[in-house]
Amino acid sequence: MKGLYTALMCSFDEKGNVNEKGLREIVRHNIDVQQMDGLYVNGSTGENFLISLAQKKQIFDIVKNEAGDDVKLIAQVGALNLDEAVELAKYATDLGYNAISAVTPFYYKFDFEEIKDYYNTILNSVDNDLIIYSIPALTGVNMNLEQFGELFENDKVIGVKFTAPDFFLLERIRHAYPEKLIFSGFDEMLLSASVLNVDGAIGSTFNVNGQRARQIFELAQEGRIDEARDVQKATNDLIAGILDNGLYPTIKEMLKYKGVDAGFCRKPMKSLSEEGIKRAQEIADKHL
Ligand code: NAY
Repeated sequence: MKGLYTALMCSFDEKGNVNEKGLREIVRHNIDVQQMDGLYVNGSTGENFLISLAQKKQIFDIVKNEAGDDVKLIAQVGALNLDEAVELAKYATDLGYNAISAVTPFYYKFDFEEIKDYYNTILNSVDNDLIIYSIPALTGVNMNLEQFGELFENDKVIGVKFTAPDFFLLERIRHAYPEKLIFSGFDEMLLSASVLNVDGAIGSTFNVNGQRARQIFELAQEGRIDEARDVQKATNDLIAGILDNGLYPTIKEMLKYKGVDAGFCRKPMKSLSEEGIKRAQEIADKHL
């Protein structure tokens, strides 16, 4: 399961329905052009927390049908409604997803026992491996080394998608759990994470910048840090522009600019103005 995974975007039409043709094009683009090792489906980048249960299943279906066995597939199934998370975990496992992942439960301030119970409930329902999705900036859930360790005691918990700028904690996890998989989640910090020997990365910007991400990751593994730093610099010029213009709508406009029918974002996320679209194209021209 090691390697580079796109946090897959989903194409929606203006009414918020899944645009199947567009989603298939995004999948193909990530496999054939960005040359990803795998796809992380229905994560934050997939606007997962804005869509219905039926749409989540529809997206799992379409992606598996389009990707087949070409790349590894991870299904993000985490949800505040635990019954829904279990249903999705079973659904994706039956479809043949290689692993599931679940965001830490958020909004209510769950204590660690509750978080542990959430993961065990999902895991007890399926015969599949799980990757913890930790993203404290969006969930407000900060777990420490000991808590990660407790979750890792279950052999079916094979790793963590670590989307945080805490390199002290990242190094401690790496050192304490060499057998678990760590995926870096912040693309602008990929080099720093790669130097700490993460096993891979999962990123939204890989939808358009996957090839540079691979260069950073592989150069770091080879110890060619000066070269990796140059590629991270070019990457961060791109990412700074994307973040400034609106993360997901800008990546979608860049995909459209490259001929991929990436569609619109789901409300309440807004789509770009004419000026924003022009800006997205300028950033693509300059930095891709
Ligand atoms: C997800 O589930 O889609 C991810 O968390 C992928 C990781 C991304 N995080 C978010 C919140 O989008 O790729 C990152 C991020 O977009 C990028 O580093 C820019 O900050």
